[in-house]
Amino acid sequence: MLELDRLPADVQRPAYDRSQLKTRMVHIGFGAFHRAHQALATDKLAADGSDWGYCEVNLNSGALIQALRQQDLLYTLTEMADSSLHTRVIGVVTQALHGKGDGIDAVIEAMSQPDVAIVSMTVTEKGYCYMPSSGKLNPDHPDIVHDLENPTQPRSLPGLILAAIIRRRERGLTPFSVMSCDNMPENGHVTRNVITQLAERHSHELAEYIQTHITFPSTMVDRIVPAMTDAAFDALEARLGSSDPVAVEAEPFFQWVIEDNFVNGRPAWENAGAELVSDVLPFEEMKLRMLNGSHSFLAYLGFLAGYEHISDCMADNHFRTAARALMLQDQAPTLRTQGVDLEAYADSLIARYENRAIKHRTYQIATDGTQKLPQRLLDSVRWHLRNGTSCDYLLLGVAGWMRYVSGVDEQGQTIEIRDPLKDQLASIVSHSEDGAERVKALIGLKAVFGDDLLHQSAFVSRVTELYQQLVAQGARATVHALVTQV
Ligand code: NAI
Ligand code: CS2
Repeated sequence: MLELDRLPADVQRPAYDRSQLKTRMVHIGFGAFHRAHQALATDKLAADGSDWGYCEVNLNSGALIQALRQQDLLYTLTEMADSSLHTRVIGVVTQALHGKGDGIDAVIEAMSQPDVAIVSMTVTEKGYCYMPSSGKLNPDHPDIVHDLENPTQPRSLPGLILAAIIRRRERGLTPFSVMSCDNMPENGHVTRNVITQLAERHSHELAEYIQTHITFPSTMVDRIVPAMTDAAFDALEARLGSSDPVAVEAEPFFQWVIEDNFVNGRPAWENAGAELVSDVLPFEEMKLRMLNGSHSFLAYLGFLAGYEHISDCMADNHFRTAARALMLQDQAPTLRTQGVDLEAYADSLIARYENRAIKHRTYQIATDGTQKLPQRLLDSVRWHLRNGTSCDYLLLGVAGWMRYVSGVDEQGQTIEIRDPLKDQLASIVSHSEDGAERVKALIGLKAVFGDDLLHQSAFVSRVTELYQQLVAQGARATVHALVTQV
């Protein structure tokens, strides 16, 4: 448990009166990223007199919320560079709830307090219960089916937000803004879609109310925050002299671009390094394709090659060259970004990946591929297919995912696939012969590849070739061959 008075003197503590904070925001998804990003920005503002505080909510696991409560709602964030580290205590949490332990009604009630002006979330892409290929609500998602029958006892994020909107409206309270901080293109639009589509199933009038009264600002969020490991917790405890089960570690880099479209006020995040703009899409696309696209490429190919961390991939010249080429040759031409030096951006990403103090596992990034592939690789593939240009790095990323979800690594060991569609993936794998048949069967997964890509013969045949090369030669040789040939 974190004990403030035992911490070394160089650990920065909240330099403000925490009792002045009000619970003006409810955040769903108290994961590693939120703790190192939005909570940090809000903490910086509190030091300047802002009274915006957070009620933190986890819907699934209660352990972290329990631990946070036991240490007076405080936790540490350590920024890690190769040669320096800096720890601060974040004090901006005013309340913490767990959907299962405290009951979902307590969460809806917290969201229905008059002071609450913003509901934000980082629940991973799968938390939106949407079809990644279309951005629309998946009405067959088991949690959505449940929430339609039990609207006051929701299990899903869209169901929860809808329940709170209804309760506030019944009480005549001002509406809140709903801000997604997940890695999806137009994350505000996706959030608006899933909530209004769910509302539409209750009544058209409710959906209209949401369209008119609630805003869904989009955001581009960027900071590499790996999941903590036992070794990281041990090293931290040795340094702090006190354990902190809620601790998080992040790279020094921080970026947050926010669509300035709030219905009921917002913290002055621009004073904590955020950029408030009218259109986030060009920023989102650039980051999702260049950063996250290359991350997914490195995750699948790097994992297969036996590289545990992104920084290990960077120590292999061919992987580093391939990641940079994917960014600049295959992703950059697809972007609408204007006035950004994309070469300098690519170089800065490579430098961030080289940070060896950040132990970002390829296995972690490989999680939930079905939710990530469309926006990270496939949208750009479609751009190239339309333009008749080649994009072998993107296609190798797709083939790498297919080889990975086949479930056996290059040493013949089982890979534990983590993905909301893992049962479907396992069924495709077990019912298809390894090779062209499997590639075709995977492209038939409409939630990921849409209706179109199966009919693009150039796409199917090149992904098949690369997949077969991966099976025959392994990831290192295939990446090497591509880098030297293209
Ligand atoms: P994490 O695993 O630490 O936390 C995930 C959070 O999502 C947990 O609070 C969990 O309770 C919640 N969650 C998971 N599935 C859910 C569901 N079906 N419904 C409701 N809540 C659900 O992951 P982390 O690192 O916090 O990342 C979360 C998301 O934040 C990422 O998926 C990404 O979209 C975004 N992000 C993460 C970055 C990072 O480097 N970690 C950087 C930029 C964005
Ligand atoms: C990563 C991202 O886990 C993943 O899929 O690609 O979380 C990445 O670390 C962040 O988007 C960086 O901002």
